[in-house]
Amino acid sequence: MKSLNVGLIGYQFMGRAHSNAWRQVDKFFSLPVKPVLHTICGRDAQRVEAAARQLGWQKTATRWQDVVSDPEIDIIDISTANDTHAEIAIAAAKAGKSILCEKPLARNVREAEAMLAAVKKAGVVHMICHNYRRIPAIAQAKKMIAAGDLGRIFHYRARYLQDWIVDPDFPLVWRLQGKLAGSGAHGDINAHIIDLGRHLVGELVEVCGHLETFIKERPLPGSKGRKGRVTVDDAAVTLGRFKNGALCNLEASRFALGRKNHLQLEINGSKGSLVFDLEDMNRLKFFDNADPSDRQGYRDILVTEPVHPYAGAWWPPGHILGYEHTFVHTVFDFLKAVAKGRPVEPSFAEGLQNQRVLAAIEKSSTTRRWVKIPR
Ligand code: SOE
Repeated sequence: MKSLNVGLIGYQFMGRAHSNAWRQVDKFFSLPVKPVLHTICGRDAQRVEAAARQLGWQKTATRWQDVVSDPEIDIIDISTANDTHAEIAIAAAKAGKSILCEKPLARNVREAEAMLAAVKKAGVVHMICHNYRRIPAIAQAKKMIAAGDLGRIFHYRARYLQDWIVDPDFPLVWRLQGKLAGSGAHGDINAHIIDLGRHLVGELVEVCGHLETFIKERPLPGSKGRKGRVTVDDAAVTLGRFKNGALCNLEASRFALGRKNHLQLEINGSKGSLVFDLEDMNRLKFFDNADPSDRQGYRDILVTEPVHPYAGAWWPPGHILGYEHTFVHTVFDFLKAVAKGRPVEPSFAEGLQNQRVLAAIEKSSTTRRWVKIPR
């Protein structure tokens, strides 16, 4: 069986989640190729060596350029801070590598456009890691909507709430620096619920939004009391309209005290509704208006049956899955595409459109008016 050598750039949160996915995928899914955890890359030699040993990588590097130019490497997995996504992806495309890139694709539309142009010119397989699309319950929701179970969609309302930076003494890490992250909660977690809206309901055509920074300056990491200005949003609220006429209502915040990783969405249609909650990610609530009126109510579907997307590869019904499985499902579909040289969704084109929605919301927030989204 052909092996595909993976070069992972980044070894912290996403690097660990992706390492687990590369290691597990062919243990649970049947693949025409075998992924090899070839090289993991990080700037700190000692820490990346420790990560390689812990996460199961054969080699280490401290310069991403050395991994991208390594002829032994077939796939580049970009799991770094947002400011390096574009340069790494463009170089990897030129080197003929297939690319998996964490979300958001870039810091802005200009970078995202350059990334898409590079992968198209190189003819390589490219995918943005919007892993929540491959939660079995979300994939099941997609099937049900496509089958017409909800009928005409009227509403998509979603919120993604965390609370890890409510403490004003939380330091000014890279996610809070505009130069490194591009934006704050907006590009980090609003990007997820925007992608799910586009995936489940359709294209967004117009938005009106507001971005807010509650705490304007924070202690600089490692400094004795020196502070730096926060140059990203802490929260984003958005109204929008889909091409098919459905209405969109989004809220993304890192200041929702008590909410740790709380993504909840509800879709209302003419025939039914769906509700999903990431903190209860194996369940999908479905209201079917066709049910007899004396027994109507939200059904609570446990999405762990072999008939459900991805679920059958793991355990018997009722043995639930977690956050990490969504990355395994993502690299499974990515590897199948790479093996066949075929496109896979969400591609960088999807990532660019997500970036356009993010930019339109930012523009609306500064201009205080509705903004149309370019296609
Ligand atoms: C933010 O804290 C974050 O790590 C996001 O960046 C991830 O995409 C999300 O899956 C979990 O929360």
